[in-house]
Amino acid sequence: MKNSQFSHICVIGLGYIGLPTAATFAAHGVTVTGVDVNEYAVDMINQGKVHIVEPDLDMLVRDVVAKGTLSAQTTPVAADAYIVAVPTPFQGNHDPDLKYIEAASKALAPFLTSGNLVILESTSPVGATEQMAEWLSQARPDLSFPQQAGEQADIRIAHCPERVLPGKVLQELISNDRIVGGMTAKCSQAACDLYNVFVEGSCVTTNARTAEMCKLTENSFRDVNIAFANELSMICDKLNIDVWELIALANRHPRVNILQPGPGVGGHCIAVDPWFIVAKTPDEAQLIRTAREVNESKPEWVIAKVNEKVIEFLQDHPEKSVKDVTIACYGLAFKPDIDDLRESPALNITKKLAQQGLNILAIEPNIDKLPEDMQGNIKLIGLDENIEADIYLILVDHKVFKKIKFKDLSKVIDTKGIIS
Ligand code: SAJ
Repeated sequence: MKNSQFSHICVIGLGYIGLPTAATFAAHGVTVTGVDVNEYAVDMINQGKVHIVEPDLDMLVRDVVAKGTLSAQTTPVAADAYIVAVPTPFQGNHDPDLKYIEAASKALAPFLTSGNLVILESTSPVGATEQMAEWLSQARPDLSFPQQAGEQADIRIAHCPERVLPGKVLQELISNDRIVGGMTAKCSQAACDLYNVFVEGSCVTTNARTAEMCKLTENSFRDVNIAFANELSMICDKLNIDVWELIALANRHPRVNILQPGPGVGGHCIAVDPWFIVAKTPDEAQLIRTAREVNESKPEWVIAKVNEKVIEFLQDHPEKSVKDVTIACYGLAFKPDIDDLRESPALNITKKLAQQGLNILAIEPNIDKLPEDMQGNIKLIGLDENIEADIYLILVDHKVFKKIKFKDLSKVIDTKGIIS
């Protein structure tokens, strides 16, 4: 361990970010108490197992639990530092919902002692770190916080957003630069000292509000750029131009780098975070909102394309009805070569087609059973099986799909450009 200032930390929220973070600290010699309200997750972790899928995380958790540096429980404990990594969903109107940060603040506040550091890692709207400091201060009037006492405060508070890519979390946790937004300079320094236990990238300091906005900006940048690609794909379809060829050609310009269109934007970050900016500054965030709307509309556009082909098929086969039409859907995950089905446009498109009464063959080599709510007219089949369908719909560009040779391209709808 590089630093001895933090011998025991408490990580609140053991999800896709909290658990890898907790395990990585534990692997670097820090004693870590992981906290989650989900008892199943806590039990699994204490058995050295994981409740989420991320490459190599299972081995890491098994090792650190066996070594005794990571343990999990449902309530916080006294520690040198606290990392809050809980979800920040949005409400029906796209306003951010900070209830999990509030609950975590109230749960950890009783254990705080002078000298402690509290870090908010959850992706948050601008102002959330100050709000967390306020909740902590209300719960502990006997301690001073940066909003009242500045550098003299008993408790240090910082926002250090996670920026790791699902599928590469354990590498990126260590190699990525960290944006460290302390409520004061001392808060930033304390947070850098903590992350320097394992971070090999730079810890770059700023204030909490800029750090919050930085994270939202990164994901909005990507969302806007994917929206550009998705809009191009719809324009090109109308103009009978191959969008994949077009993008490859345009990207030969030294200052053009267009991203790839797809069936929509999935995952729980890029499709959510831009709304946090829109919610705070609705009049100014025009482009960011429009990009979100373009990306949100893409799955419906794909479904409409499938339905056009279904109608054509039924016109050619008047003896058949909708339930006789078989669609082979290639990919359910939210992006290539992972098994993560959360907020997946591919999954949602497949479910909606099934709800229309179509017969679905789902091909997703990264899972071995369908989620509970996907039974009925959806059958999970292997790539090695004889796949006979009336329409072939490519939804994810998994590596293994790129080798498939489709016999009749007029039956294929390729949302990821793998056959062109
Ligand atoms: N996508 C496209 N076209 C592209 C690139 C992506 O349609 O050219 C789609 C993907 O298929 C997927 C979605 O966008 O459905 C998001 O995938 P992603 O790989 O762009 O990003 P995430 O959601 O896995 O992770 C992002 C990352 N942010 C950025 O790259 C700016 C990651 O670094 C963040 O830590 C993560 O969000 C997060 O937790 O916020």
